[in-house]
Amino acid sequence: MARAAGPERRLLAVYTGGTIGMRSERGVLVPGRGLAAVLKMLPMFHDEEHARARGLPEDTLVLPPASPDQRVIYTVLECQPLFDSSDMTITEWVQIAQTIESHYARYDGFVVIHGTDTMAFAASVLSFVLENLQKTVILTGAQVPIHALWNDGRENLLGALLLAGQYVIPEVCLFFQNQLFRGNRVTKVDARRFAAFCSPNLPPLATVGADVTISQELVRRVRGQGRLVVHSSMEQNVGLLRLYPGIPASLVRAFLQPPMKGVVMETFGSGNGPTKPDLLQELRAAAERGLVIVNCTHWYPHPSASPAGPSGWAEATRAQGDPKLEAGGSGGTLCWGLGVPGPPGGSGLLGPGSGELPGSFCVYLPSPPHVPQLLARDLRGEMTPPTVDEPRPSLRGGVLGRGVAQLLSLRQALQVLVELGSDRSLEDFSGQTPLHAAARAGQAGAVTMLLQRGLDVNARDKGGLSPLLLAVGGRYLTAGTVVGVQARALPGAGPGQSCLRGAFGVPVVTWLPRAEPGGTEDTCFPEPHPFRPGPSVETCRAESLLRPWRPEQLASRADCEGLRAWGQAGADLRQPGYDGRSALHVAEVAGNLEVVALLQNLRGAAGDQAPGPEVLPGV
Ligand code: ASN
Repeated sequence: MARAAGPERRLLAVYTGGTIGMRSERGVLVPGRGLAAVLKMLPMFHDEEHARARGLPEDTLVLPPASPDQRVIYTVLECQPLFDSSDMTITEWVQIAQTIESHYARYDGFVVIHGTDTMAFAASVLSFVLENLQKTVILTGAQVPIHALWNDGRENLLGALLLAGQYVIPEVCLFFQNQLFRGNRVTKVDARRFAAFCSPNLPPLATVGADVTISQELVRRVRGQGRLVVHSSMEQNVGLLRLYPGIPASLVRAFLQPPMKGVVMETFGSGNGPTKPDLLQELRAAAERGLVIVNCTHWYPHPSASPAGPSGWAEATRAQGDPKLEAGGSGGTLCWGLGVPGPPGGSGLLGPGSGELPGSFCVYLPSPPHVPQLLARDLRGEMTPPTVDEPRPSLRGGVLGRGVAQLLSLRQALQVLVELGSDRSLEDFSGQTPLHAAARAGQAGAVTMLLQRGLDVNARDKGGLSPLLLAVGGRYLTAGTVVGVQARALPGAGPGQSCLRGAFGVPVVTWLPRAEPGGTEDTCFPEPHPFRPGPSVETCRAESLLRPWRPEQLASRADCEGLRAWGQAGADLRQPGYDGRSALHVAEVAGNLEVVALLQNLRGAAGDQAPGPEVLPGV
């Protein structure tokens, strides 16, 4: 973040509607046209003399000087039609993003004038739709029309224009009542007071009083020099289900029916819910159909609330026999990436803008494998970083950075850090080595370098993930191949003891049903055995998290890319999964000829007869 330099700063103000420009028609407020004309008559919004002296075109306004050496010049682009924000949808928000994209080169910053009722949703969605943002985008509006004698519109709009004009804050923000919030952390809390918004779990990025105070440590840094990407493909079949005491299972069933693809389920306390078997059965059935369910507390978030661990409900539902429940994380993020074909990035994300709520979340699996991965990553600052007692590896400093520096020459270390350092999300997983980071970013060059320096190819992070799994999970064919080759080359890689086998990072036996010979106490089954202790929470977590990457699971979802990544990494896809069925078997039963052909090809390429030491991970 920096104070913007230059004598003139140009802004585009996109006016979409909302109360700020509304007029009364027969006693009812309706969106009003001609906001620019109104602003032109208000000296605080337009310095006519300067505009004339500069020869600015008719549609261009200029603010009076805020500092002696800088002017903020802006153009108002009025949408047709104008909206009360209750009528806004993802389609309109994507159009706003595309407008920003098409004017991106010509303006230094953007202000979106929007109705307040859904402004938090808009800000959150825009924060995900706009990737590689390097300029300031601020949404604002008002509780009272700007034409009224006593209103908040003037202050809000002027503040937004000044901040967007004078500072580079490369984020989607929301400015209201002297506070600049991160767009995906904010929620509307009042319909009458001018302080209509709050950001429960993140302090404002900036506060405007007699001075402007920017919280520099909170503002996100520009990530690399990548060009702006607008993700326009968004999954619309996503819903919000608020549980309440006594909610009937039939109602939940109706809500979860296709075409629903993802549901944010607001639950009690730190993520609890009713343990009625019929209700749990509906959730389980929906999860089996591939619906992604994110558990998020509807407890009003308080800044000092301590993050919860696995919730009691998560435990309870697991104890009742739900093998799919995965509880974890210290924040229930409300974003999900169903529009995204695969990690990283992809074509769309949706965050409904209630801000991050404390409490555990759980993802019912199976879901598209990248979705839990995306939910666990901090993509746009929507998550609170772990607290001090949970140290994060950092590529720029700290243990991971030092590790990289010790292993490599200065030039190589710099190269790795340059390749990896721009991805803030790399800092979010604990227990990861530089090799994890490189594999996760798909940086084959860095992977090679780190392997040559002897980094453990089978190292696991705290969640049990290995570098190979991260490379393959991200569909990084080259990085996956490099790690896979190294894993197979290690001494001890044999049919019964493959290094690839370890890629899943959980004991082999966790894939065997308890009844099957070979099953042990580590076997991950949810039913509490009356005489034996159940599997540890960690084991269950690991199994649930990793299962979507298994080849037979990929085959059942016809995920050819994932299978290709495993194949290229050298895995033997003939190996059966936990239920004894191989990927090929699954594809044949499903009648998916494309997957069958792919698996046969991969098999052919690998040499069918070769007694490959590289059996599948965890099988
Ligand atoms: N109904 C208005 C809207 O959201 C409320 C407002 O802007 N204050 O468009």
